[in-house]
Amino acid sequence: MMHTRVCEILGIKYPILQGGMAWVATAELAAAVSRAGGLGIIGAGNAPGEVVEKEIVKVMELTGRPFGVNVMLLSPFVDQVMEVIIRHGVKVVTTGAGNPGKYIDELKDSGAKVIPVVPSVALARRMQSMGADALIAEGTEAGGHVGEVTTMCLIPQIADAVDIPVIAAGGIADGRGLVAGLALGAEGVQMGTRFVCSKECTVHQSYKDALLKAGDRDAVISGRSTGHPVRCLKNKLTRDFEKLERAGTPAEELERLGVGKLREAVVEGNTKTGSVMTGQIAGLINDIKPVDAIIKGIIYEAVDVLKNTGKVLGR
Ligand code: TUI
Repeated sequence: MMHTRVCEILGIKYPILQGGMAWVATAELAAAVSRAGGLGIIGAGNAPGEVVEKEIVKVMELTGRPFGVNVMLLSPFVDQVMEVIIRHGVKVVTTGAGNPGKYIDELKDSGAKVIPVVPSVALARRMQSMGADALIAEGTEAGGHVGEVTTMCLIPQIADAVDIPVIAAGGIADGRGLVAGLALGAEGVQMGTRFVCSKECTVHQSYKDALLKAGDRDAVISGRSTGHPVRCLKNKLTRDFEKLERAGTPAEELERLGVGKLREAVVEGNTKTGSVMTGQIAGLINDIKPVDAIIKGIIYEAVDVLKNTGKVLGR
């Protein structure tokens, strides 16, 4: 039950990955997800190689289970982070916010499975042809830096376009979402926002509280005019950004105003003028639970949903 090619390739029990969120996806969270039978992923974000290295070492101390590192390709430290990943023999590398093509061969030679996040069919095809082992197809419902196509439309189109396994991301936080992802042709799911609202997640309590309070329309996109749209919780920061974008503020100035804002929210708990990155599914999440309970609950619910769907169909 629920055993897919994603479980095989990654050596995990359940086809559930934790998003490699910058500042949020620390060793503690990643280790908890891997211990619970999913794939925990450290988010390198904009951190230098030595900081990512410490997190890798910490996860290895906390669990012997497989884990991954997400490389954010807009980071000025990508080359350092890749070197650290290869030196430590990290087994799974996911990438975001760009095309990881030039790193794929070297990562694969080191024994890593390479799983790029893709927001389009074109990039999915390109990544398959360059040797990616699987793909994370992320819809615009996701938090942080996002593409334009919804999960509902993106997953089946990418699943039809490639032969390698597809992992659905964006808007998934429960067993229904897992079943939906599988129904659309994915062989696993990645969740970010659900794991932010976990006991083991080290973000400031105010960040978690803000997500628990969020409703269905509270996660909005800012920064479209910069070419790097980001989905965050609506607050003073997003309202100020909207005004500046409407006034035609140059992209470089907007980018400059955004620097350090995610850290302010995650570390200092500033949910008013910090960047509270979150997916649209925050509106569905009403509790903080241990990671193990989140994963087990999703699997139980998914099995139940499948049984009930069978009944509706008269089987
Ligand atoms: O990367 C993410 N989510 C992120 S990265 C991040 S840090 C950041 N902060 C401010 C501005 C920009 C980034 C916060 N959240 N998710 C994976 C993802 N990747 N979503 C979309 C993409 C993507 C977009 C374009 C992947 C590839 C791509 O390719 C363009 C190309 O070069 O072909």
